[in-house]
Amino acid sequence: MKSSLVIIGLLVFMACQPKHDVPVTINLHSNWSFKTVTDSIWHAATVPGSVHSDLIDNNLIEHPFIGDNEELLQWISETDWEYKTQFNLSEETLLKKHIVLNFEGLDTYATVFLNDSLILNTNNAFSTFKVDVKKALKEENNIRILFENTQKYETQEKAKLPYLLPEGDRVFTRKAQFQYGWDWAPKLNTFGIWKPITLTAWNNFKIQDVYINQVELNDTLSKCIVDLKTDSNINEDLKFEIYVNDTLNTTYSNKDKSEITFQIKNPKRWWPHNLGTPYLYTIKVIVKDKKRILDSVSVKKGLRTIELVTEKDTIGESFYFKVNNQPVYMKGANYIPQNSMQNLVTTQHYKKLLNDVVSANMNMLRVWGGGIYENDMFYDLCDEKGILVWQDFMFACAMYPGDTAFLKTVKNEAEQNVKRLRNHASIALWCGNNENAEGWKRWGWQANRSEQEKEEIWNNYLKVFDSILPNTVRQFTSTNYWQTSPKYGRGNTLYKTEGDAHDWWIWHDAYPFEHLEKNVPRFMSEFGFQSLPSYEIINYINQSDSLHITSEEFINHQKHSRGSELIDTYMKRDFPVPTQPEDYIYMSQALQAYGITKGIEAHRRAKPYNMGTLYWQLNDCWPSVSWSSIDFFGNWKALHYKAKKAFKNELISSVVENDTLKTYVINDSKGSFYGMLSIKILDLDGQMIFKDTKTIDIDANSSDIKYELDLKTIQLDKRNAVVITKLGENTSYFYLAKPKDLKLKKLEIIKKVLKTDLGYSIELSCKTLQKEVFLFTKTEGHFTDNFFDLMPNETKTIEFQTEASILNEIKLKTLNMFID
Ligand code: BMA
Repeated sequence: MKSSLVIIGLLVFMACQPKHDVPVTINLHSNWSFKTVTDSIWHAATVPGSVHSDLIDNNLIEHPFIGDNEELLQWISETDWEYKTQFNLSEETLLKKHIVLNFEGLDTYATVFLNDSLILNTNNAFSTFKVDVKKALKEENNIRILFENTQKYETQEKAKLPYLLPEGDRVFTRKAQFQYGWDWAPKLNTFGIWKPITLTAWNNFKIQDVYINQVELNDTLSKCIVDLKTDSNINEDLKFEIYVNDTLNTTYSNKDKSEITFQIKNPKRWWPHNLGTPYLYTIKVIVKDKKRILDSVSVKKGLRTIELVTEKDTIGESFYFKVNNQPVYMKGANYIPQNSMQNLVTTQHYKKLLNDVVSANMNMLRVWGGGIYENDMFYDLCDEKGILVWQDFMFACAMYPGDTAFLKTVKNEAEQNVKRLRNHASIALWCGNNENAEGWKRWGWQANRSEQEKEEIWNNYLKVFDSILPNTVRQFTSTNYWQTSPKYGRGNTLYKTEGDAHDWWIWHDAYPFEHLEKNVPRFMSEFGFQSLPSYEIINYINQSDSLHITSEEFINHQKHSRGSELIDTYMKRDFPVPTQPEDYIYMSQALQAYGITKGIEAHRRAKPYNMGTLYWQLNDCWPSVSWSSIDFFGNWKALHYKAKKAFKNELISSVVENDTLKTYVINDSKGSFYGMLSIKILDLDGQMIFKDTKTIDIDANSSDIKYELDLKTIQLDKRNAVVITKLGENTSYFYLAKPKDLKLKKLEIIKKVLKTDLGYSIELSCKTLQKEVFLFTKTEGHFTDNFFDLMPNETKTIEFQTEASILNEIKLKTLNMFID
């Protein structure tokens, strides 16, 4: 009797024992308030956040994105700020053997007090700081963080050097460099808790880091090593279980097993979305002792190989990516932070923007070095959507210091971020910096410096970009490293034959767009042209319904000193120059799209000599005039619509050389095909001038001339003609004269608007060719196509996707309206 009671008692005891002893993580995001250090009144604060957005939320400042408020708000960055919170902890948490505070991002010079004791000083907004706080915690706790203005430190560091470093004091502070002002960004130097603060408590075991290192991949097998970093004070054998897509794959028992190999048979590969499925496996690692689960971690892993191929060839040196051993042509844009106040970027913003990237047939984004290492969500979405990421380290357009403290913080920043991102299939490349080497060699930064000074600055450059960063990449991941983008500045003729290039002869040097057709580099990692944003953005900036584009307030949102002048110069060359703001805005977008797609097509025609084209820039960080193809509110400019067409896997692209029309077919897909190419030349009223058809074979991953026509043999007026080429579903419209020289006629477009499930459909037709048809309305929504050409006597249907119940008038503009 007695013994059975004991057994029952034991069973009850065992049943009550927890099945887990896993670490707990608590967000410390409540009860925060803030003030300037000299103030006595505290205001509610949001964490993660920034001092600027907290001031906006408390109605203490006008919004910095409106009018010229930016200028009036510079005092914020010149002030020291203080944040505080209180939080309670349960006894259960307090009893855990280890308790750590994780500061995932403090911007930037922060002094942190826990229960009035100093626990941390930070100097790098790109790094995470962890502090063991077990001894300092109580049931009721407070945290106080002091943020000192960056200028204080910058002045101090600057004084240590006998020379000035290009380009300003920002180089001394490890935070987003664009916040000091850029040629598309306001000067809005935020401070604050810009990333989560969490508290993690555990007893005996915690997984600190996991790296799923793919060591072998072929069609029949993938072998990966799970590289696990743990914090453990358990002295018995542990059980490690590896699940692949919820199925137990491998089990290991060991006291201290930090590297576990597992295999996947007949692996499905991860592909960029334009070449296949971006398939992701879910790899889960569970660690147990004899009784309980101690910790677990789950990683979405895409199996793929990726390699940057830089090999000497007869012309120079190649620069292309191989994914799963196949050369892949990269199409995309340069990505910048989505808001000067990063905390205002929501999940919705990430999803929408990256959907827009896929919709525009882009397979690569370059995360540019003057911004931020993006948050995990960004890379998760890129993995999921099959977008490759060229990842810069966060250094741009400057020369940086090389003292021990600086190098130490850079090393730590690099190590943390490389480790954080190394499980992502989307990461294709780590690049040291944006234009630092080009700046040093070409932008006059060496003038009036002694040999010794030059040597020191360059050696400091090499310490970071030729030593610390490549070594970190090599040590922690198998991704390739590229020292600087571009390899050569445009002043060096090698820019066309080796490495990646930034072609700013267009825009900065005001060369005509045709330059892009004759000067194709191996990989274009930047080239761009500005346009004005949507009417919606302009009304927001001006807080007015009338479109002022010359007001001081609006001009403050054009950060390039010669911006307006350059847009004008280029517009005069190729397009009519309207006088009314509404028309000028429209024309600036048509112009930008015209120039940039001219470049994209030239680059793609030159494949495989050229193997990538990324334009500057995808998005905006505030409402502005800029090089973006999507404005700050997410509206597609003309360029995004046209890039979508120019980036399709199959592209028909024509050029005229010495009066010969040459039509290329470019195929980025893995398969070959054949089809009937049909060519027609019509006049702008639809009268046939010429027609022909030809059966053609198209190789996989190729670009070839498929049709040639000596235009001298045909009687035509180049200003009154359109070349329409069709292949399967693909159609291209090509003109033999500049837009402004076309003999476009003014004639009303017949428009029918019908209600549909997702919004409205708009049916358009006209007897004469209508060029650059732009649809717009005050109702919020998205046109499925815009800035298109309407062929004579053809009907085109566009969808307007909207959730609005009332539709304002859908208006339109065409180039025809501006031709005399
Ligand atoms: C490139 C970029 C940015 C800049 C852009 C437009 O050089 O790297 O620095 O904003 O040009 O000028």
